Amino acid sequence: MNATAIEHIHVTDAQRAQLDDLGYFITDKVIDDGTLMAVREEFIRFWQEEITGARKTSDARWLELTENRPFISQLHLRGRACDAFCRHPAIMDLCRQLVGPDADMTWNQAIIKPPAEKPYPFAWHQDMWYATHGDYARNANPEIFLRNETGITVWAAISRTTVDNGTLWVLPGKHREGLFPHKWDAHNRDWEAQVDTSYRVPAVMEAGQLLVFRKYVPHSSGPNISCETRMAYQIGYAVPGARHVTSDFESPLLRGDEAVASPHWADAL
Ligand SMILES: O=C(O)CCC(=O)C(=O)O
Repeated sequence: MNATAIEHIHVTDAQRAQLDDLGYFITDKVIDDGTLMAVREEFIRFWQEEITGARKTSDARWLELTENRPFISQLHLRGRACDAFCRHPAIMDLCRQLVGPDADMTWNQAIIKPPAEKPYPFAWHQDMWYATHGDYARNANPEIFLRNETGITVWAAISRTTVDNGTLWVLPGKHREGLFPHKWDAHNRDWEAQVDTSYRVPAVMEAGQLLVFRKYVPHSSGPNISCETRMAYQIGYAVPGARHVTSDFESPLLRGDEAVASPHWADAL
């Protein structure tokens, strides 16, 4: 395995064309192993905290999902390594080249899949469905919020990701077809897009590679039938002003091409 990483990204013409045509591309390994290890350690700590919290509820299914398919969000507020990761120089390069000289982080979450006897997939969906069907959409500025071109999602492989360990799959080209209807699945507690999934591509990556995709790309993840735990960090970036009223979810990242110091951890930059 490659212990070092490139650290800076130049988005090639081919990657840009793929982002336009298919809605996604995958970078080389750009995150070094030390950074990945620090993020993994924080993920494990926060996951344990989430399990402890879920045990205090009487919601057995919630505990099961927290143990086997946790989504743990806004980690930039909980951990120094996670906050630094969201502002990693390689990701800021991506933002400069694909979002613009001014960019905000709009969301971040860890998604962990340990090996499990039962399958814990995550249904096909567009993030824009979640973003427009919950509190997050309140105060949205449609001019920015609803457009593919105003943002990117980075799905970072914090562990290696394979078909067997439940990596993310994408539907190439479907980002250009608008929002698909979604059905709520009460058992799995996720929305399922009503979309033709016959042409799908898995994001098979070594730890430290990044999947970059547009906000309307339908994606899903399968069960983990391997012996290893799959960890991913999903982070949204957009031009500032996607919502009229900002919250702690949004954090300034770039202004006039320059990195903005983290407002959350004073010495993190
Ligand atoms: O990483 C996963 O398993 C699914 C994550 C995902 O699709 C999402 O958070 O939108």
